[in-house]
Amino acid sequence: MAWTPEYQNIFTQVQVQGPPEWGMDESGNAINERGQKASFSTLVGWLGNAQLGPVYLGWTGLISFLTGTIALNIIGFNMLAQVDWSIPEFIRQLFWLALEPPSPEYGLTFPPLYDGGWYIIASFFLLISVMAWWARTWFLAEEHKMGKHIFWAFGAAIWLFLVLGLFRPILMGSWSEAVPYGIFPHLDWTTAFSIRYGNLYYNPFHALSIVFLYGSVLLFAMHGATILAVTRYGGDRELEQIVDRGTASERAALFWRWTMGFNATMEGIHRWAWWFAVLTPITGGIGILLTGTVVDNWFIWAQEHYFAPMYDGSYGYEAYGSYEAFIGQEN
Ligand code: 07D
Repeated sequence: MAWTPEYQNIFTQVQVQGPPEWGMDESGNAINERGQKASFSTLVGWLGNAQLGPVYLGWTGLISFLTGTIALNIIGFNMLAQVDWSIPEFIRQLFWLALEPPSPEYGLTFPPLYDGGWYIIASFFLLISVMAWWARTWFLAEEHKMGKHIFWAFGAAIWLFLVLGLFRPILMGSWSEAVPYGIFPHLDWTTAFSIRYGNLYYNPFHALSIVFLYGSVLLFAMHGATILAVTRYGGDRELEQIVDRGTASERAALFWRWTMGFNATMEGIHRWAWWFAVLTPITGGIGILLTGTVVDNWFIWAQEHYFAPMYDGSYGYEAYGSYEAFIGQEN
């Protein structure tokens, strides 16, 4: 029996492999100005498209790659120096090693290299690298005549990154407030930060950020599952679903309307996903920026706002007889 190509999804085993796809210019002709080489990988094909390359680096890509490599090397060599340049010890202790920010006494001045100076230099290169990559998402979207949704979404993540490593340390007047580079050390920093400011669970923006983080997971699971469930009707071919009315996306929409009385549209579900994703770091960044600057102890703050219990187990106002008495507005 002759083999006929079928629709592909991540669970089918036939991979699309042909001559490399170069993309098209404005008149629909194949172009290969972005590179001459492309290869194919079955392994990569299991996860997505089997074609690897070409990668278009451009000047922003080049700057990002170079400065990122410099940052990574500064971090790596500082860690290596800490284990006396022993490669086996470096590998053994890698998860525990860190390049720490400067000690508090240096404030916002430049510290000696051995006490945070290298940290500042590495951070400078990391900043350039991340910003150049951000610019790259703008320029490549421009060249593809796309919207700038990816640029703004990455901007949301960069907002949290900058709050943690730049904006908040500046407001606090010390680079020592920044997050260390290292696997376990950055986790230690996270825990210590939470404890220092009275338990981050009581920071409403941390709570909101979790809502959007978990919400993103839920939405992604719902959307992914829905589309996979209708790939047998071509639902994964989103373009065709928009151009010719088929049964797949209508069926998917109907499923949700019958299940919960409401359905997103093929376009709208991606707006839901985008907003949930960007709101995770946006709300998170607000929460971190307020911590230590405006609010010194989130547990006490929550007690003052009646949603953390007082030490007698009450929620504050009971001990005063009434809520009005507690807030001092009783006549
Ligand atoms: C970090 C920013 C974007 C990153 C960029 C990176 C490179 C190159 C290379 C170094 C992810 C650019 C750079 C790619 C790197 C080199 C060489 C995005 C980031 C652009 N929390 N918590 C959050 C939960 C607790 C704490 C967010 C859950 C405890 C602190 C999120 C729980 C304590 C901070 C979240 C929980 C605590 C957070 C992160 C449960 C102590 C933050 C969102 C179930 C452990 C951050 C407001 C994100 C934040 C944050 C979830 C518990 C501390 C929602 C589910 C109580 C200090 N926590 N947390 O998308 O925004 O991050 O807080 O217990 O700073 Mg938390």
